[in-house]
Amino acid sequence: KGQKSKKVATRYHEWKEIAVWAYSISLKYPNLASLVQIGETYEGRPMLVLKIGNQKAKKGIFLECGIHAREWISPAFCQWFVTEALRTYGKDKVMTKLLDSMTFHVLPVFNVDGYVYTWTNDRFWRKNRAPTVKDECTGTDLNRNFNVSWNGIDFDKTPCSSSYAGSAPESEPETEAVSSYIRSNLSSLKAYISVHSFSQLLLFPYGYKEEEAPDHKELEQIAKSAVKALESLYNTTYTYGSIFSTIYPVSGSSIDWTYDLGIKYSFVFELRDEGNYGFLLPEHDIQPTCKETMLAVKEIASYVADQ
Ligand code: ING
Ligand code: ZN
Repeated sequence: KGQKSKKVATRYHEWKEIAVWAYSISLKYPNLASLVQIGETYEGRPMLVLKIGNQKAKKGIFLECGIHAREWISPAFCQWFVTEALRTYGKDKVMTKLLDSMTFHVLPVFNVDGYVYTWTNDRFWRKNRAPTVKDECTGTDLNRNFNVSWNGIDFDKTPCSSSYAGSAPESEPETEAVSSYIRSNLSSLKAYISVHSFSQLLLFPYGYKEEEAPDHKELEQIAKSAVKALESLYNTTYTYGSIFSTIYPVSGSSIDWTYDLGIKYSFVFELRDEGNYGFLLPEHDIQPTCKETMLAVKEIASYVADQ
């Protein structure tokens, strides 16, 4: 007991292991979990979503991990979330209520091709692996490729940039797959949580304009209590606020797109650390990072469940 969850969170897992793990979860928990293929990456790998909890619930939360290949703690958190949620169902009161009343749609690895590439070729790769108009430069930043103020913000727009927005909104198969899945589940989706690293931040829209979102005050309150819950475990310090005012202007990001589509509770986490190890967060930190983040996600989900 507890061995499995401990194992998931003690090291990083390559894509094949994550795919096998996702399939095994759906077999082990036939009533509380199911596996859906929402699309295919440029290189033909399946994009997998695990639906966790009440499979017929009217409310849903989408949890997005691994949009950026090198941020390995992000897929690790999605794996932890699934394992821990299922392990504590029926034991932990809050988690039991959450899984009874909602469906969590968990995408453990959004950018599968990029993730594989960070294991085989370049540990610091960020984008997907599709060709661009420029022969010598591969990849689009999937978190700039959504159909919201696409390419609206002026910085490095060349295909060689690590945040290249692509040739058009949803030009990339991975972005298109996620966008389509969101559109077809829109009536039930109440929250969208995107997980990145690093910097220890909890952010919300907008990223593409300075103007405060219509729900700014409410999102700020939720972020405040989520951060408080997170910090309560190990005193890890987090900053919260809008993307634009807290980090930098960003256009075409997933959470701005979901927010403008009507998914009010759209958040993004930047997990540990503050830059000491950065993307190379040691495996020793996986479990504490996941544990504290879980508290914040539960806080957000509980708020959404009560709406
Ligand atoms: N940071 C994010 C990036 O895409 C972000 C920040 C996330 C902006 C979500 C907007 C929306 O630049 C990292 N580290 O990737
Ligand atoms: Zn990122």
